[in-house]
Amino acid sequence: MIRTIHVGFARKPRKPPQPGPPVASEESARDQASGVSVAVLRELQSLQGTGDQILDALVPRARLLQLEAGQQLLRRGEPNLRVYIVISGRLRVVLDDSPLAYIDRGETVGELSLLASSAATATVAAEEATQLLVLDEETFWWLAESSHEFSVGLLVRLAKRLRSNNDAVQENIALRRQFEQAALSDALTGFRNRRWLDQTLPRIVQRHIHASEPLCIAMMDIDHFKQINDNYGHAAGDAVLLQIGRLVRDNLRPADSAARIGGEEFVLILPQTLLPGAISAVERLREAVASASFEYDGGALPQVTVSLGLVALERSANPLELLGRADDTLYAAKQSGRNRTEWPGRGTPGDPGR
Ligand code: GH3
Ligand code: MG
Ligand code: MG
Repeated sequence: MIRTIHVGFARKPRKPPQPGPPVASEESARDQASGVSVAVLRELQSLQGTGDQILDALVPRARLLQLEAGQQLLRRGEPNLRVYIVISGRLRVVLDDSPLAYIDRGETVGELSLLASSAATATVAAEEATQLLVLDEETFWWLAESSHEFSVGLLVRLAKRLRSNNDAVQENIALRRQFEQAALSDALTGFRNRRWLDQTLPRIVQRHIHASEPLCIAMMDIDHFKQINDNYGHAAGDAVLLQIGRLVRDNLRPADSAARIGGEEFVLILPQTLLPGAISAVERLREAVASASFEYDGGALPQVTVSLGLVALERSANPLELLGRADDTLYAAKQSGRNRTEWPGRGTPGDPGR
């Protein structure tokens, strides 16, 4: 059925055959008029089905090129006006120094840049001693017009290449998403990181100001965390960070978010929340930490506490100013004895104005 397809290549107006740019390393390669036999050509996949008469006519039109291992055939970015069919050996397609694909016996290379009148998109070199049949532009078009099978085969190969390129693009998109995700999260706790906060907080603030909705931000810092590292080792400190991460997740609402912005410092974002609601949410978290038992490697660790500075969004606020106020408030919580939540207007411990 495939044979009924009419392949009409839109040919460019025929210019007198141009010599074309020198093939990389062609100078040093053995380049001779093709004395290759029709029997050999008949076996090549890209010429299969092409009649002997056409192959007979092809022999004197084509040339042979012998490459030593490592010799370059095409160089990325350089023009190419020839199509090569691998008679024996193997070519390696290289992009940015890493092998992209191999071109084996019977397969062709160079057709994409020739058809698109564009530079070679990758560098191609001989993986091992390789013998090639060289079709100049004129011969290539003659063969495409003379052999329906060659043309159909060419279309099929181009379609497959397009398909595999599309697959590679999809893979790249998925990989890029993964990298973006990794760049925005903290490897230890899986929380969002400082970069995420810098990117996202301005949008959150803007949205709340625009909608006149309340928003609270808390800065949380583990108390005397250095002592845990100093007394039990860094790995024990990491275990505490992980457990506190779990407590944060368990005690915040799904709409809330948290970022680990420094060693033992977290920012909690409580959207659509007024200060009283935020106070009870972060106090619940603070108490959960204070009453949790921590352990590392089967051994119990001493009690761990956190201090928090909580602020509410004001109309004129910008994200930096909001974080700065939260940081100042956290400092006040540390100054007032730690294991404590401080917020503007709370007053000092024992102050009945709380
Ligand atoms: P304060 O109550 O005033 O906050 O005292 P602190 O000891 O918690 O604060 P300080 O800033 O003196 O020490 C923070 C420590 O956190 C020092 C640093 O080694 C440790 N740290 C930072 N990142 C990590 C981490 O990823 N893992 C571990 N285990 N420790 C970390
Ligand atoms: Mg600390
Ligand atoms: Mg700190």
